[in-house]
Amino acid sequence: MNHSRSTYVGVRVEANGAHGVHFNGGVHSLSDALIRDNGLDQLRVDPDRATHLGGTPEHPFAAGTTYVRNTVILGGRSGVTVSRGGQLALRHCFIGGAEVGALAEAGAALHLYGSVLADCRQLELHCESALARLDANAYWPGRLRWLEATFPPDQFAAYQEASGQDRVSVVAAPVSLGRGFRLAAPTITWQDRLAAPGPQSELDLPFGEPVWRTPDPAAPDTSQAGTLRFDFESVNPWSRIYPVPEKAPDGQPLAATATLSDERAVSGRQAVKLAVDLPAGGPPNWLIKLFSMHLEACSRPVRMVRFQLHGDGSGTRVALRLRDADGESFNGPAFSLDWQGWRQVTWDLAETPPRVPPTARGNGRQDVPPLEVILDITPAAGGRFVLYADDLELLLEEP
Ligand SMILES: [Ca+2]
Ligand SMILES: [Ca+2]
Repeated sequence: MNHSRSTYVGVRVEANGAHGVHFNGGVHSLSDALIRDNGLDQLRVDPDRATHLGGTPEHPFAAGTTYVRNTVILGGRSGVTVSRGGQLALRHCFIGGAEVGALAEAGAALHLYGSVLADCRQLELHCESALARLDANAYWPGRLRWLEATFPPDQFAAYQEASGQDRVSVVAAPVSLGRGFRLAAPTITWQDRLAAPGPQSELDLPFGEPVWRTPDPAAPDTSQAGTLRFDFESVNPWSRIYPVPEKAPDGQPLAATATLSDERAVSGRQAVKLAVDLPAGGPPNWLIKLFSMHLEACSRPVRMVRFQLHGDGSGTRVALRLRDADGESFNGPAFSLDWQGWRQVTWDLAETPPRVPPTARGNGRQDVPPLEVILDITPAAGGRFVLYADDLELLLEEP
């Protein structure tokens, strides 16, 4: 289609003998779509100056500017291809099972963010264009070609350095959160957000089984789809500290950190270590609010929270709380750190319904994503308080 403008929402494009979706010039938007098992490229963008319509190379429509969002693309020769002079932006897509996941020819503009490129047959990314911009993606197993160089999965850091792209992206296997190619893992972090790349809303389309994927005995267990797990090995979801009062009696900020530590762990080698120096001279007890990141992957309300907590036997009071996208609090059980060593803390919201203090914007429902998980801790002043936590799990309600 030359110089056309088009918008597609919720379409399914499959089993064509040639390309699946092919744009020549124009301006196009495609979202919440499924494109799979077409013979050649699943999505292809070529520039076209439409000379027969009087078009010029400078015309804004010549580049075939295409925006693709929340779309699943499976199989074929390439997942997406953009040729010289073309412009393609993808966000929150899942591309898998093609020969090459994403192909940008020299002089093409490919913008790829928050997406997953997985289980392709040759390369997840083949980028011949220095104009490409990529970040917040997940690759698996992560065979990437940038300009003249090919990087196997164990050279991802070298790829990042050579390309200057994908600074917060990761090489990790996708773990399904259930339907619609929404993922529970891997997660990437930026600002205060912890998010899983890939589609951000479940597609209401008849997918059938993902036929392109061969079983991998080393693949992560997805039998508990609907669970978000954080093992505190590579990312720290529990990292934000808000003390009350905000400052020590001398007017200085409180010395407080919540960082990954290898001093103790339940799983793997690391756990989060909260360490706070609590000067005397203020209140007898401080309130230390330990907030998780904004958990974007928490796409449905939480029905159970579990984590491992290392008690110090101090009797310090700890209360568990969730906070939804509206800023509404869901108060859970409170307990005292009257034990020493690791212990699992479990909050089943069906057994122990949250107490929900009324707020101006609150509606009594968990509006997600994102969700925050909070520990409200009240240690005594005049010393150093240290706490470890590991293996945070959030079980989500059924779709
Ligand atoms: Ca751990
Ligand atoms: Ca709410």
